[in-house]
Amino acid sequence: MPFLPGPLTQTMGVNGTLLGPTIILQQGQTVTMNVNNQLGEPSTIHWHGMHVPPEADGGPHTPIAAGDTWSPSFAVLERASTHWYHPHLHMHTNEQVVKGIAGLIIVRDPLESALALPRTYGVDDIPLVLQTKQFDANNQVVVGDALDTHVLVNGTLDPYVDVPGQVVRLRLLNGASERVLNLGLTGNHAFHQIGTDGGLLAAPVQLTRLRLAPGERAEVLVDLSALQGQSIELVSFASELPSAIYGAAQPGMGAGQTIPELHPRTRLQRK
Ligand SMILES: [Cu+2]
Repeated sequence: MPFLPGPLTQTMGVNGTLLGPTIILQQGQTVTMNVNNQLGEPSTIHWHGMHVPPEADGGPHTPIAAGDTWSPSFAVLERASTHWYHPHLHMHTNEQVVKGIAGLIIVRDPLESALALPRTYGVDDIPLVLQTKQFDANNQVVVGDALDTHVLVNGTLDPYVDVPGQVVRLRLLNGASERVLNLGLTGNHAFHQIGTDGGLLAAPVQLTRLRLAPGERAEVLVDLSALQGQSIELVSFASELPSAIYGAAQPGMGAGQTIPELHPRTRLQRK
């Protein structure tokens, strides 16, 4: 992948070179996933957040050998919600995720479908996979070093999305290995959280900040109807995080325990 000027970056992906397709499931259906491992090394795929039998969970105990296909079947038990999938191989989870293997899972159900919510995927229902990486001098992904230096949203370094002038729904995933994000909109524009890891909340909650830990998902609504021809940015206000949270400028005790401050920004620009 051409992330930075100079050498291409070696990546991993699902059905492509980076990340993977969003899987959209219906509550109550039985699904069979066919995971064909073409990485040339063992891997697994874990359905993070979903209630599935242990043998279908894709944890470290069910490695898929290079070249093999793993075909778990399971019933979709979740309410409408947002989950994700990623490798979970013993000692290699971070490596394979940070090199690019991850994707979203959206579960739909009749209750959610009956609500007046934006749900046109990619138009007013926008997936945002927030991740961080570090690149070495040869533009290759550094594995296992917490000093990440770049933020990628949906695998891009300068992310923006053209959105309609209405209420839009963002499905947020913190897919970073270690950083906690403290998300908000520029100008402290308020937004409403409607969903968490467990699905829809009983009622929307108005916020100006949303703290999202690694692996965590959230669904939010942003009203862009007043932003004719303008843009607004989704930013992580990391400097507001208290010390000792990884993602704050000072995540640990002592002067040596600092990490570079990163500000994931996604520009939402009105069409
Ligand atoms: Cu996970």
